[in-house]
Amino acid sequence: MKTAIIIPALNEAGNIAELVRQTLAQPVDWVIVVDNGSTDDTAVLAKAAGATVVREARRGYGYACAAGTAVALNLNTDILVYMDGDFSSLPQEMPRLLAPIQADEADLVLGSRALGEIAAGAMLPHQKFGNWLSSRLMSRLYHIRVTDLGPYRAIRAATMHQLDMREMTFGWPTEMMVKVAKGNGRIREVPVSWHVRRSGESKVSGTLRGSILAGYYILGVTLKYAI
Ligand SMILES: Nc1nc2c(ncn2[C@@H]2O[C@H](COP(=O)(O)OP(=O)(O)OP(=O)(O)O)[C@@H](O)[C@H]2O)c(=O)[nH]1
Ligand SMILES: [Mg+2]
Repeated sequence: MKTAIIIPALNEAGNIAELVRQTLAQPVDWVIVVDNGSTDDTAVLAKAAGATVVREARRGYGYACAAGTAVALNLNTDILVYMDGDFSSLPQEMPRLLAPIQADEADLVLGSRALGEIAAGAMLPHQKFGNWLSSRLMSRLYHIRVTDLGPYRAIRAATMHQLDMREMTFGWPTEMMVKVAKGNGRIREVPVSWHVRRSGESKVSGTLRGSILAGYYILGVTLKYAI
């Protein structure tokens, strides 16, 4: 099955080249880096490392993922994998995400950090609690069993085609999960590890504004589609 990796990246110049190289060493067909208006050399370094670079000027994690998704679907990929651009997830763990889709056992495979290993300092207490709480809520409301809302995940292209994604900022990952659940898609979790970003600055969980907004959107989107 053809596989495209989508890496949303905002000022990840210190991480992106090595991340792209390690990703290209995996069984993948395309590595798409979405440069979300970086003011550093993220785009140049990603391209030099072998990635297809897409530019999305509108700021927002969802906008970046949506832009990469459109390109990947156009390429007629069978599987889309999302991975952050800061090395918090490891490219070599990608086969774990791909296997259930390749075996036709799942439509959406979520990398769970709660089932895997979280490196010291890689997740702040409020983030662990927030993930636990929202996973419980989502499991209850959508009759699924999830333990985390992590960004490292794989989805079947045919499933992605049906989702009509609307959340273009912090709500994107949650929207994907609840819409697949509502469409009776098969959701599987696999353990993944989680690491401290290698270099550069946090835009979400390490900042007060990012944490509040992320929490607000995760809960808001979880409730919105439950009705
Ligand atoms: N927040 C945010 N992230 C973006 C955007 N566009 C791309 N990204 C990327 O989305 C990923 C997640 O953002 P991070 O800043 O790592 O957020 P985080 O993982 O909560 O924070 P750290 O734990 O410090 O890494 C990174 O690869 C960013 O470069 C954007 O508009 N906003
Ligand atoms: Mg990060």
